[in-house]
Amino acid sequence: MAEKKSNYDASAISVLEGLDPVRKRPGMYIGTTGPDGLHHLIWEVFDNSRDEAMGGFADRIEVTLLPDNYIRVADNGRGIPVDMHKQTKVSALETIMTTLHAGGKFGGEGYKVSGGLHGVGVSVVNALSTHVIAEVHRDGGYYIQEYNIGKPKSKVKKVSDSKQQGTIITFQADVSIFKEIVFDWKRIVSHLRQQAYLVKAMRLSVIDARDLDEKAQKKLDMRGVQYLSDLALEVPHQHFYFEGGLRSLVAFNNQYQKPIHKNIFYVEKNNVDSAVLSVEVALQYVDDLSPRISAFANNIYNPEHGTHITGFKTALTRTLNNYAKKNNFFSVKDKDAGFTGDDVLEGITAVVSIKMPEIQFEGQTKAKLGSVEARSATESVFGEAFNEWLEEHPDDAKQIINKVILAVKARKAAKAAKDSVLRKGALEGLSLPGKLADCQSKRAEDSELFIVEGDSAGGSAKMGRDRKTQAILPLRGKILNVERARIDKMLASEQIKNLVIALGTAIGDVFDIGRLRYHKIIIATDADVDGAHIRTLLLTLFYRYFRPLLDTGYIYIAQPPLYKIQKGKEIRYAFSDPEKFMVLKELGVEENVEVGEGDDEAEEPEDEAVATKKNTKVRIQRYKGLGEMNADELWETTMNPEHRVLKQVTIDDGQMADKVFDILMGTDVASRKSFIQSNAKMANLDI
Ligand code: 0RA
Repeated sequence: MAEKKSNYDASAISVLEGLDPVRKRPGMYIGTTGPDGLHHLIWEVFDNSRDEAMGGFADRIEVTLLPDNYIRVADNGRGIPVDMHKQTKVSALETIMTTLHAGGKFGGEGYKVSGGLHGVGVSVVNALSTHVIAEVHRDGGYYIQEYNIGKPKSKVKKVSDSKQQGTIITFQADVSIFKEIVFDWKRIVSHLRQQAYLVKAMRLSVIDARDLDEKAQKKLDMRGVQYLSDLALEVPHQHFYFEGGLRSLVAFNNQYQKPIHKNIFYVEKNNVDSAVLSVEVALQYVDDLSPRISAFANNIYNPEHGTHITGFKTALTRTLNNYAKKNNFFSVKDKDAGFTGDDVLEGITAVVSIKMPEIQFEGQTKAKLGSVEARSATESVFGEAFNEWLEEHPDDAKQIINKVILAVKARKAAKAAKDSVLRKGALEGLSLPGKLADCQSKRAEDSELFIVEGDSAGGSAKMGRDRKTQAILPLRGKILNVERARIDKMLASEQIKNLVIALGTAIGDVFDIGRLRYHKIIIATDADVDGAHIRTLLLTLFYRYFRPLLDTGYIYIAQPPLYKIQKGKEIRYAFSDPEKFMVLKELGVEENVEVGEGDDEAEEPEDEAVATKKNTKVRIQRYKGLGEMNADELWETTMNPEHRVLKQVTIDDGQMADKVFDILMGTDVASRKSFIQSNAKMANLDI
């Protein structure tokens, strides 16, 4: 590639300092030395190649997981310069690899936009790796330099002539720095997929070659700059190529949704003003309620949005209002006519990506963009283009406006419902629901609310609980099955209303976490498809309307055991099949010794009886639901803080969770069903 003219020379690199500080305080540079930091090494190396692609100098990148925890990132860009550096008298490659903050990104000509989360560059990866190999094809030569713990093993060597161009960085993270070196294939693929959308028509391959056999390994060693994906090795791999860039990302995010209009809006504008290099927006509305807006600044994902999204929303509201007014969608009699910011967001899928040479985030995590210039730039670029697009696409425009008008109606209905149903009731502590067996403690820190599926389990839980600190709210399954419910409908359900009143926080704009009555909210549903469905709906409710409860980690899922195993007076519980086998072994049961469908257990066909080596009978009871346990069993296995297993529900990846909820709550019934079935056993949100 690299057809564009490059005007680089080694002097464009500014030099700051050596790498010692990185090894002393790795957290300062990569955040953590846990899994996040470990994967950050890949992103850091990848970002450099991606920037080459973004600059139009490379169109191909390959990320390969190799045996012995090596990671290899190859691109066909210009190649890291290998010529002499004026200040350091060493090659530019060595400077970039061994000097902190060195690289074109900092005050040089090389790059205009910096990408990496901490913007620290490949030298940090070098400092934290036992071994790095940098290979460069450039200026007709193939060059190589290797490093141990950030120190060059020798000078940059020219190995041979080469007609190719590009950079290959291969590194092995240092076990003495990282707590554990386990690369997560799924995580890597999903991060890189997201990145692939940000660079139009870049070919990106991700290859898991960790389990290559020796022969394939040889082939690999011989390959030079050749792409592993061209070798046709049989290893897990993913290739990404998105012709439409952000447009493709909107289509991907909508894959389980029903778009309400045909065309995806798209705009890209470069050199917007002196502070903003480019603004890119794509959007499409779907038949759903919640907005899903993805924000990026310099290719960094901003889950908490920021100034670019503020500008986007302002323009969206204004443009749709103007269009609706101009085209007589509002009735003249209605003085309150007009869309609010929330109305126009219902069901929107949008991606906003902005690039700026100087960028500011709020806080340390870069989750939220702070640069003020991003706001007006996004507002004007998007507003103007969207207005034009509406004029040119009257069919799409009509569908969108009609959808927003529906949202206005729902807003007015929901407000009326909320006012009457909840505000007073919840906030003024009107009577707690009759179904709720509250605990004695009034201290939220000590109090737990068990949301229990079914009246019979609810009854046992009420009897078995520690009434000082444990409250029980039984929910009847079927009534919760309000699929695709709007908030007003969902809240109109007696069940949900009871739950919200029990929580004490109220909901919507009057939500107040300070009034939460329990700091542990424990969902206890059966380990079957119905249970999974109810759990999902509850989690959806919490995710959409009680997000702070998830953020603060107040939501848990109870893990009732699957088996009760009894040998004489000894009772043991097992939470999984492997655990069942372990317990049986401990009790002295040999494998496959079955006593048969025994005499006294005829009425419980799911149960089995086996024998120990000494021929003592061991009974195994499989619980099909919480309702099958008596009060003591329920207490002992699921509620007693000393023995129970709880899974804390977190949302560390809001975007992913939102997608899952889309499948579950979306219009696509088939994918929802299959999703629920295949995930019925996964009682957490780590999906
Ligand atoms: C500094 C300057 C130039 C390119 C690069 C670095 C560069 C770095 C990486 C890291 C991975 N792939 C890369 N490709 C290029 C500019 C070179 C020029 O102007 O020719």
